[in-house]
Amino acid sequence: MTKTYNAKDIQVLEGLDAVRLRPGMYIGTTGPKGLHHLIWEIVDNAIDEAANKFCNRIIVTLNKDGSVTVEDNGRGIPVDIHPVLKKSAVEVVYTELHAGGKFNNENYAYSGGLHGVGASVVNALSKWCNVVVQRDGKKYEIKFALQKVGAKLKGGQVVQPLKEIGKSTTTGTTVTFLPDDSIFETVEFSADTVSKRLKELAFLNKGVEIVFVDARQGENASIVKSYKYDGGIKDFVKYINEGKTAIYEEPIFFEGEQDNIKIEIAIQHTDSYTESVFSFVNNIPTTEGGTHEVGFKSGLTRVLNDLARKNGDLKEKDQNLMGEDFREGLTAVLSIKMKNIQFEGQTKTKLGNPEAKPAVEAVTVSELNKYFGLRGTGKTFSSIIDKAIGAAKVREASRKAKEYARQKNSVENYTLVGKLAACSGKNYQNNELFIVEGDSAGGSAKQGRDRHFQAILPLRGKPLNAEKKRIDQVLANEEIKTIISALGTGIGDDLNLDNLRYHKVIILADADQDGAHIRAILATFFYRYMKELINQGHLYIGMPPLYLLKKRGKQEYVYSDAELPEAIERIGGKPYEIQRYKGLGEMNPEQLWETTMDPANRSLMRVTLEDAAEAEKMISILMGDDIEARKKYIVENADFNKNNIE
Ligand code: TSJ
Repeated sequence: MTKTYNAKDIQVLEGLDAVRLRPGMYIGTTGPKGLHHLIWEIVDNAIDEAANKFCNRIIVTLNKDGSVTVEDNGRGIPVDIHPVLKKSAVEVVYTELHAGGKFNNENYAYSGGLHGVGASVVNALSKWCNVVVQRDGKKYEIKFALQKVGAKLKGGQVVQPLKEIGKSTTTGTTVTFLPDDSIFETVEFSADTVSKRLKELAFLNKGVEIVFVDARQGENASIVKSYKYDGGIKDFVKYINEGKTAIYEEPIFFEGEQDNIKIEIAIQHTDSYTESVFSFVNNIPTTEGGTHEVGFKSGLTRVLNDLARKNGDLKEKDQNLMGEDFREGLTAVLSIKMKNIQFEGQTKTKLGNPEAKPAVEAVTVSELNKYFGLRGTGKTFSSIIDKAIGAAKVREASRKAKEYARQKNSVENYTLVGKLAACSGKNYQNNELFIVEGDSAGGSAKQGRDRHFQAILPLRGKPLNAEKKRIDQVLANEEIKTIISALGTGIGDDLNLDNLRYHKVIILADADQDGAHIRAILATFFYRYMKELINQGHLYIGMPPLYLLKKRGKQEYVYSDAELPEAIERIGGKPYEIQRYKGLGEMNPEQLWETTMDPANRSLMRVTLEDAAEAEKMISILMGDDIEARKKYIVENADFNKNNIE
């Protein structure tokens, strides 16, 4: 079949003047974002060549004079003469603005990616732009610049027509351009922005080496970074999960194609509670998500529920798990490639194409079925299901707890259930609630307290000491329910600290491992359901003494091993009597008041959340199974927070 060219095959080609007149129409803004957009436009074209497997290295250099060089080792932009425009292809790419898209793909010989979309825009907005092409054993060069044409200053004018400047033994394209400082608010590139995006592109295009060179301090002081990931988005997921604890070794990777949409997905669950899904369309981040993400999520939920049922992890009577359950702790990278993308949303970063949803959903279902099918739903699968079942329990428990708290708040509940020994004072700012480990210590605390402002809630050792430390069991606990109703604030979204009846909530537990466990459980409860209570500084850890030193009628309480030698000195050195308290229960009411409860003598440690990430870490360690890590963390943080002792 012979192809014919005629006028209707060439779409309207607008002049570059339009670009300089309204740069915002082409690059969004003339601020820093628009400036960086110039680099992305050029790099995209090199990435295309790499995607077609004709190139495996791209070098981006920020030069000392403010210009940028982008170089690839691809085939080199064609230099032959375009049959209709009578110009070299490379000149067309740089001087013709392709209104609404690209060349007619069917008729143009180079349909494999020579759209050069954006190259002419970059040229129009540059002071000058040089292109070197190496192919067919030769090195060619063409130069463009801002130039006066008649009375008018025009961008992207050919100032040196394409010419051979030497021989070459390799192939590739090298473009250098200097952004026009009369167009942009700033022409200073950010090394951080550029290197981050190049790294992302390297993850998204497996095996392609992308080198970033910041030569702005001079050749000898250049910063060079090289990114190359043979695992592609699977490496991306590993990278995101560094510093988290994955619940299975290798990320799961799958890919497929449906309805001309190419789909690649990598996932890995960690023991965290947050969900991080990063999606891309044609290498562009879709931070607001869109139809492809929706398809992925529904596919994931469907296939995992089905497999769980087949596998017996879900019984007939069990309800399906929810999508959010399967996404607890999930890190996922989703990358699709498709034509005619439509963006929606506040920041135009949400994919709108409806056809992406069924395509991604179908590929997710069939590929994950294959993946787990082949492995006979092994360890990885059970880790995922266990995690999701845990998440579902928490979801259900927190729903119930919220309901309970709501009910409790609507009913008159100041006459409290259970074992709470309330205080008589009604000045909430002064009031203190001691949550005390063990019935016997609770008894001592009740007798020793100042009942005007101190309330005591003893925790029975057993239910919390059991190795059932998931939050759902905690919320089912009677004492926890009592805490919720005693504080009067509600929990979760309903939390209102205006109703707080005790402005100091003090956890009082033994200085041993069980005590640490109880502190951890309670801290976790407050963190998950009453975070503001911690943020506002209402949560404290009481510090009972570890030792009582006695010598000749003098006595001194010692609160940590570190303080012991000093205390011995103070009391007069050897010989001395020492009593080690194994628990709060060993102290009589007077001793407990004196050492731990009397505001004049006691030390309290305020619980703080230095930052959200640290808090997450604390919670995962405290809730985790690594007892040593937990102990270490508590000890370290007790020291760390010394400045919070009042
Ligand atoms: F477009 C551009 F100027 F922005 C640009 C294009 C910038 C950079 C840095 C690289 C490229 C580019 C284009 N690199 N590689 C290519 N390849 C082609 O244009 C090409 C080469 C050969 C053939 C062929 O069929 O022989 C087809 C194409 C599309």
